[in-house]
Amino acid sequence: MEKRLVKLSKFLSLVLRHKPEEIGIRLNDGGWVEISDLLAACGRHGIKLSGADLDEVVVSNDKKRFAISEDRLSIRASQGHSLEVALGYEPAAPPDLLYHGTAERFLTSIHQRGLVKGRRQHVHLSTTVETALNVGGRHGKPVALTVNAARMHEDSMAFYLSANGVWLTEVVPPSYLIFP
Ligand code: HQG
Repeated sequence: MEKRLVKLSKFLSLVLRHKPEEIGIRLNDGGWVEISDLLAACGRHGIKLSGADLDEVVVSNDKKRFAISEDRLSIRASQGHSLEVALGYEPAAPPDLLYHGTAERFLTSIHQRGLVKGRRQHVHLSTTVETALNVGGRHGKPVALTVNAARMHEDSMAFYLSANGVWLTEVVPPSYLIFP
């Protein structure tokens, strides 16, 4: 992604996942905000963002982080929120194995407590080791943990697939984790 778009993507992640109040907007229950309201709020806060910029960020985004509503009037982040939003994803059967990228320094705690969602709404899981290692690398020396998703599903733990292909679940107890 082009540098300017990366910057815009980070800014949109901030306001659409964590702090809409930074620019004085409110998300609805599903996490959506009207694009016209978002653009106007950006304008009021001296942030240059046009409708065309927004389209470009949505389309070119490496992880397809943002979704436009069917009527094309609203936008939201597809996952990653710390704000309480009802994303409305239906529970789905996960692949047998999923992966979670973390940093080595968290392993002792993860051994004890499993994967917890912390300040986010869900624990985030990837379908590939490669993606997991990229995610883990943001926090330190990356480690990919394997999650026995099939067994969790058998044991009635719910999984959701976000619009951009991230698997979400509430918690992964240590007994479902395979450590490298
Ligand atoms: C760790 C990105 C200690 C967890 C990615 C992670 C993802 C524990 C950190 C999305 C723990 C939380 C989310 C425990 C978990 N003890 N540490 N018991 N359980 N942790 O940023 O998963 O690029 O909230 O391993 O692609 O890193 O922003 O979560 O290291 O989908 O679109 O606590 O963010 O998406 O960190 O990343 P985060 P995450 P975007």
